[in-house]
Amino acid sequence: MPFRGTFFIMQLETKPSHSEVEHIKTKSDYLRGTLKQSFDNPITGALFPDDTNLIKFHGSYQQTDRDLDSERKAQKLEPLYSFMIRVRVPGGVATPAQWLRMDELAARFANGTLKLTTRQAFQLHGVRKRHLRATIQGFNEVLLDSIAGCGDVNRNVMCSPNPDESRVHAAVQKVAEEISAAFTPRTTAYYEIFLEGQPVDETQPFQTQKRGGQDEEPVYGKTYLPRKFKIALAVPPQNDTDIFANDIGLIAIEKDGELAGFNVAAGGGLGMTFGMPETFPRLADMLGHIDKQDVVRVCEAIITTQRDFGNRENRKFSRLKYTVERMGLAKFKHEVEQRSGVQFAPALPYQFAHSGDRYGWTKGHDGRFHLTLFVEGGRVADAGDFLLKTALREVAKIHDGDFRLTGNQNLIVGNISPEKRPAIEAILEKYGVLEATFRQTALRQNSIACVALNTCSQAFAEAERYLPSLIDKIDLLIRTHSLEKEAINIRMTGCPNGCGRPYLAEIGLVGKSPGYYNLYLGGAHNGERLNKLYKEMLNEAAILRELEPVIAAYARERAEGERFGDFVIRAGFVKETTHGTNFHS
Ligand code: SRM
Ligand code: SF4
Repeated sequence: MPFRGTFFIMQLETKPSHSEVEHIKTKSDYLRGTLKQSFDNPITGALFPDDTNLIKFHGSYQQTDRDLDSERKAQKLEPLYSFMIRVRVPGGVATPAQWLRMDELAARFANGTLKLTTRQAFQLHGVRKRHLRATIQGFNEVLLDSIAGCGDVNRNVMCSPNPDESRVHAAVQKVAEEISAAFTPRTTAYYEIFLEGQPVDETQPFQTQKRGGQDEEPVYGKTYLPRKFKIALAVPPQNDTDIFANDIGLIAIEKDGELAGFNVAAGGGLGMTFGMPETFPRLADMLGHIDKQDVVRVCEAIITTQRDFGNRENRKFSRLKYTVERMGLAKFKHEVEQRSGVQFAPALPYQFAHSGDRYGWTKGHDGRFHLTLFVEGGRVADAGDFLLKTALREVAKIHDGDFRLTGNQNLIVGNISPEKRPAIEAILEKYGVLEATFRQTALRQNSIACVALNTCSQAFAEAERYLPSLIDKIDLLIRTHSLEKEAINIRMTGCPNGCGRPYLAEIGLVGKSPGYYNLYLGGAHNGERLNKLYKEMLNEAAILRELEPVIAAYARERAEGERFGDFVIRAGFVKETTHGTNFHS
């Protein structure tokens, strides 16, 4: 029986020194707060202040349209409040019916678009308070939910999104689903607040739990975790889930074509704050190898260690990465072994080749096909004469396989039967979707942009709305130097929180103020090394001016097969970052 740590939960009453969010969680009655009253209040489009924290645990953020904030202020109107909702999809696998429902809800209640996130989830933006319940009820009818999309709990579990390419992939996807179910909050609050009488799906693996009329959270306790928590699984040689950026990264190890176990890494996370060098991105440390049957137990031990030792006073230092730094790796590992009853064996050999997606067609071991499509910035929309959303809707209507969201904001039309392949190909050709994937430079195909403006409250600068046009210009440099086929990964975010994993990019751009970015170089192509600050506060002209000589040198001087991220270190443009603690040095 895994260690639940009841003793520690009892110790975890909030203290006066705890952060405001801890107090809100404690008095929330398992994430209820006054959310019902907030929704029933017609006077404002916003929630009561404490509820803006609690709604995150149910997968939603209250936002404003930042493009309109100052205009509305001048008109003495309240900001245009709306909600982002994040729908959990473990391993990114959705059915055609689920895709069609997301498509419909985006049009009916949101801004008409779908965002495929860097953690293989769906996001809707622009949902008004009065439509939030109907939207969530719409998910529920197709067995989707937004529970634990955000908040201080385990988030959407990521998994290399080609499960049917080999038996190992399929087995690893199953483990991802088990982990997701094991660490989904058990409170019935979500059902009470949003589903109001809609039937709870009894087949869900994560039954909510009430004993004697009382909610119970056997793993989390009533104050949940000190901060967000993330788990990702990868199947080498693909590191397409960027496992080292996660609180727990699990590397599948196979033996004779079957899944044997996992190398477990812990303590990854990318967020930092400008001007606070004591905050830093950090890659997960390797703890060792475990058998596959021990994986949930070990994850639980890591989660409860973070629950009991994580910093609840200052949220800037609450992530597991700082807990590991504070405890020291040896003590942390010992604690996890004690709690789980599992001893780590030395990590087994593995090799990651890259962290990107493999575009185009692949054929699975069972004869079905998978098609990976490029979705710029993860935004599924009908924009101008490029009708991506319509095309995918038409595919979903005839598709008998599934849709797989990738951790690079792209999409795999998965498990296409040989009979359906011609019709699906014809639709995608008709709408120019195949061409849009294949005509791009490999640089653009390996780009990620976080949401940033106009919805993200944290954004200092544009990302998703701007990166495509910046790449148009960088592409000119790329073409001049005949590097069109070089898969250099480039990632942009509107602030240093790291949602597009920019510190793992070969070229990372992080927004500092409107129109200005810090430029980072030297991340590893396979996600195993952080990059380093190269130049600060660059506008577009300066970004292009700084990149030109680096790109030219790479074209001229690179060794056979040498990756851009490795080259910039060898050529002396930046120093190698060997650990999060020397990221800033
Ligand atoms: Fe993120 C906060 C969007 C992946 C690190 N993230 C936010 C918020 C909710 C802004 C906020 O706090 O008000 C953003 C909502 C914007 C919007 O309008 O939609 C936001 N994060 C995203 C997404 C949608 C980016 C995207 O364009 O795909 C990704 C959703 C993932 C999902 O489906 O769950 C997203 N965020 C990430 C990642 C990448 C990853 O997990 O692989 C990271 C870096 C890894 C990590 O967690 O360290 C990340 N997001 C953050 C942080 C910094 C956390 C930290 O430890 O400092 C914040 C701010 C915070 O938590 O205080 C944040
Ligand atoms: Fe918002 Fe910053 Fe995350 Fe981009 S990186 S979505 S700007 S929090």
